[in-house]
Amino acid sequence: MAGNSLNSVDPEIAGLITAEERRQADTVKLIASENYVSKAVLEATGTVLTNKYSEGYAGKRYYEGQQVIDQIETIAVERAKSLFGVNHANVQPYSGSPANLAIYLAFLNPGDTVLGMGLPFGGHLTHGWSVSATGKWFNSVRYGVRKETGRIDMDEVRALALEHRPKLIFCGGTAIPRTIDFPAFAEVAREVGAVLAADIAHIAGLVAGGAHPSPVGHADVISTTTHKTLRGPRGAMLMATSDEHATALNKAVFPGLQGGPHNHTTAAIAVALHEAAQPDFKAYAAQVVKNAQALADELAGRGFDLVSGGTDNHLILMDLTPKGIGGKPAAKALDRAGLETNYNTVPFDPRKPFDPSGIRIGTPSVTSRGMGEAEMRQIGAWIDEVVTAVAKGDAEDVIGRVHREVSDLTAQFPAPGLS
Ligand code: DSN
Repeated sequence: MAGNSLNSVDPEIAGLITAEERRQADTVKLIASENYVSKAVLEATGTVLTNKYSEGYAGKRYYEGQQVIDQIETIAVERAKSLFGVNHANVQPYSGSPANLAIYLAFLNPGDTVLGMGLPFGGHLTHGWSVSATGKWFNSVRYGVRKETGRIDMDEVRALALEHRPKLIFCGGTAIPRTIDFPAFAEVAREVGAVLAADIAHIAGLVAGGAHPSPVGHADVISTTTHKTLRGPRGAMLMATSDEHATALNKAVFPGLQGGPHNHTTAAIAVALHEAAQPDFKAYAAQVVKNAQALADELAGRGFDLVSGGTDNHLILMDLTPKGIGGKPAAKALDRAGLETNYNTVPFDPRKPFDPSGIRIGTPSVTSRGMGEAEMRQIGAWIDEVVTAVAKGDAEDVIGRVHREVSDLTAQFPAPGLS
């Protein structure tokens, strides 16, 4: 049994993995938080490193046999420090939510106040939203965007900070199409004596590639997942400049919240950080933004209502209300046409989160396939055709035709990592 391949041991799961691989190959993946990792990253995740427990940090573990793991984790940490220009990095958080929880544990006590962006405005559950532990166990106050501009209202952020004196302020989120003004957040945080946490999960690859300003030098702590624009495995990192912040974060991750790190993930993070340090990653990051802007321009020209009117980064958020359809039926129809998006709330959304007004679209995955602005314009045209047809209630023929055309396109742009 031990030497047998997945196919012979468990053909059911092997078959489903193959089906998912085919689905990913044949789909225009526009989920803003997803990507295609390289073969090298995939290889590192599927290794014997999964067999090893390593509670602690390199040089100070609670189990023997760390001769190799210590080297791997040290390399990952050094690569993170060098890529982002920080003094300290912790590569052990299991994913973005545990990483953010570690920030609370490091700097707050239950009941203390956190100021974060409200989830419906583009924040994240862990920035203090009510259904999250961070909203239940801490006193959370939320900022949003200006109704007229769809952009973060820094006057509101400052006024809320002065009124509520938060111990922690989060900037960053999951559906923010515009540049995060890290210096402005830092000024507010300094004024009220709060720790500023920049959650760059969505934009980490853009920051690493120079396509978005860096929070380094402004934020006290930085959290990120490693699998979005950064194009690594499912995982996360915490970074800091000062020794004091780094020590608090390290203690919060282990032993505060987690047991042994996932060493196979650590190795794959190291590989992804190596890839992100190569010159072609800069070109990738720049192209992600160019593609998002071309797609945004095409969609706006076709009458779509873009939150904030466009994008500075990898994502587009659209309110479909003027098109006479909700986000959910639109996303489901697009998926059937081979265009994978997610339905999403938009700022001031009158509808419920499970049936919201908008969809979110991102370009990290299609850019990893080598698609450029011409393909984005074609994708924009398909989105328009499908959404318009579904809103009219007569979409079957259009969905069928667009799906065939999507297959022709995806066949020309093989996705990294897939066989
Ligand atoms: N699930 C991630 C996203 O899609 O943005 C956030 O955690």
